[in-house]
Amino acid sequence: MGQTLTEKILSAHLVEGEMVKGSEIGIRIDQTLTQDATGTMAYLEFEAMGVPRVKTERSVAYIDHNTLQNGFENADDHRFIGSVCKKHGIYFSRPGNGICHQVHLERFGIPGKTLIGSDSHTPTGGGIGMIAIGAGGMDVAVAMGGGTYYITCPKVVKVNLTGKLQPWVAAKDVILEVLKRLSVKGGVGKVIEYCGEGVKTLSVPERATITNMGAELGATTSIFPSDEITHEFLKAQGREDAYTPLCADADAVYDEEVNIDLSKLEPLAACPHSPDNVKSVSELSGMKIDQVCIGSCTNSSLLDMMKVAHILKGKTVNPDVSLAIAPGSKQVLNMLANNGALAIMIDAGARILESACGPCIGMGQSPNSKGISLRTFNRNFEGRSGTKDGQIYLVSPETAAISALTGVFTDPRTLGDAADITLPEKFTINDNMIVPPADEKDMDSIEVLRGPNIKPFPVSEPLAETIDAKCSLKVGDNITTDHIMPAGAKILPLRSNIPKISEFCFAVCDEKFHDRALELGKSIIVGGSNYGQGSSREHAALAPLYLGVKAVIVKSFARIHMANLINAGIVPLTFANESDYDKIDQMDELKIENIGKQIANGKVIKVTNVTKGFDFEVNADLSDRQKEMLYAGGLLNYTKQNS
Ligand code: MIC
Ligand code: SF4
Repeated sequence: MGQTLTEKILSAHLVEGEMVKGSEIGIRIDQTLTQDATGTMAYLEFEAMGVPRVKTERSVAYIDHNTLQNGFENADDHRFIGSVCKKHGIYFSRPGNGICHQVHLERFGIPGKTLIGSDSHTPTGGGIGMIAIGAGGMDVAVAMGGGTYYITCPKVVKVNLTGKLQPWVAAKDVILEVLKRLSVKGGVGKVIEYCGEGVKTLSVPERATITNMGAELGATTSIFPSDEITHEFLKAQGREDAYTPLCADADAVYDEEVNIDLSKLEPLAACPHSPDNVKSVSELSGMKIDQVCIGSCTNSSLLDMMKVAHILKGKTVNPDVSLAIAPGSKQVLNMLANNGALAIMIDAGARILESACGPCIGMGQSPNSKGISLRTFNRNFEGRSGTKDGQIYLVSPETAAISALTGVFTDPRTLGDAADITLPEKFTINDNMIVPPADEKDMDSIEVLRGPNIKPFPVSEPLAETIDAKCSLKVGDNITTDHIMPAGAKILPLRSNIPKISEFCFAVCDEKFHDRALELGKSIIVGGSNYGQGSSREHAALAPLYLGVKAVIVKSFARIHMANLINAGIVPLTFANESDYDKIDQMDELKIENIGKQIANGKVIKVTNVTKGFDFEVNADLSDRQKEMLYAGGLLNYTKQNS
């Protein structure tokens, strides 16, 4: 029987388990990436493991999230990461060099390799045929130390692309169509593999837009084949040697199949406040808008920017609209400066931002209150923009640019004929913002520079015999990591200071949560389905750990967050009967006796609601390794015990 591309790459990297769908497998990791907001923790964890040099083929640290330097905190974090990199064998991409996923695709990604990154949009690398997966910082630290990375052996969904996109319909519209059909939960436990004749009509940056936003499906990752188009892209990046052709076997068997005729797609928009709340732009057209932001790891490639410049050429941004543009990397910005496209944008009245995440993570450019903002980004969760009642619509760069000119939601197809934009045969290559590590022989002389913002991470204790604790918080469905541990310019600088950042934990849901949890000392959180969707930030587990959360009982979990809870030593449990969710109130006392034994004995665990006097069942869907981690009190304790 033939193999899917996913199966080929995973089985070539398999070090533990068997390729049985739904079971846990361990894979070897070739490359890692971190960004600064999750990186400080990841490197503290790496240091705690005591491994002198990274053991991966390539590890890169990017500074792209917290690039504002309003106080000493971010600058100290950057300096800390830079010095760790130099010492331990990691490449360091300086602030200003660009967004991790964009730069990694340009300069480091290699078809057929495995990559894990402490950022949920790491699947961008699937655009050049990598198995690229978002993970928690601790998992990345372990992989840097040469350790195995564990995932549930995924189902593989075939997305069969036929036809060709019509003029002004974009790759963004393809992934929005997939989100509309599959929803933000539709990809859980699955890899989305793109196949079919339509694949060859899409350039690498377009493919990367699609795999990037596959994160919003909750998918393990997404992947495209590596073909002649990949070859051309790598050649243009001066990295022809990295090319290998890769595709699924013709008789590969898939678990599900989705068919998309590219020629039938139209411009789409994800409406507030979820990436799967998709409508057609034509339905929304005419709605007045306040702001347009173009950029982010989803849509900031040279191709995207050239399309935007084409639309803006000789025009002026509507006086009621603020247009901000952040090219994704130094390479993109440099090329736009050299080919005149940057001048076109400036001339039209765009505000040019640094090549970084910026507004995507609430670092500036928050819209006005109730403001309608069209963004080419991948997430529009409530409050993420920094404006609680901001109304964020996720669109293609084409829709964004034309709407910035008209001041209303506008279908880009009104532009008429297609623009003739082709990628250059050679990109401008200058890696002088990527600092290579010091030679191994010199590493001892390098001092790791720690500022006062870097606090040690909370220590988790081995699993107690009985968890008897109150429910400190009850939340509903689709709670995102932006609810659990918000980002934004005020909070992001605290990413290396867990005691301080935990003051904001769940503050958007319930301002009193922090104080209540601390007062209770230990507690349990109860939630609905798809709990923890979104970011890979392990702060969404470390802050609850610091606040004494011992277990989280929900209807279902998002993959990375569940792994982060286990890594932190917090027990993730799911309701056996979802109706029991309704019978629990905040502040009920919940008791789980002999929890370790119950977990060891099987999946079903008995919980007593002491306050209301009834028992209910929950599932602990855990591999043996995950059980061991929980007994030890998290991944760090477990790794120390086993080394
Ligand atoms: C995001 O898009 O939410 C982030 C910020 O990039 C996160 C990582 C983080 O919280 O630091 C992610 O996607 O993993
Ligand atoms: Fe940065 Fe936004 Fe991409 Fe996250 S989604 S990596 S914040 S650009």
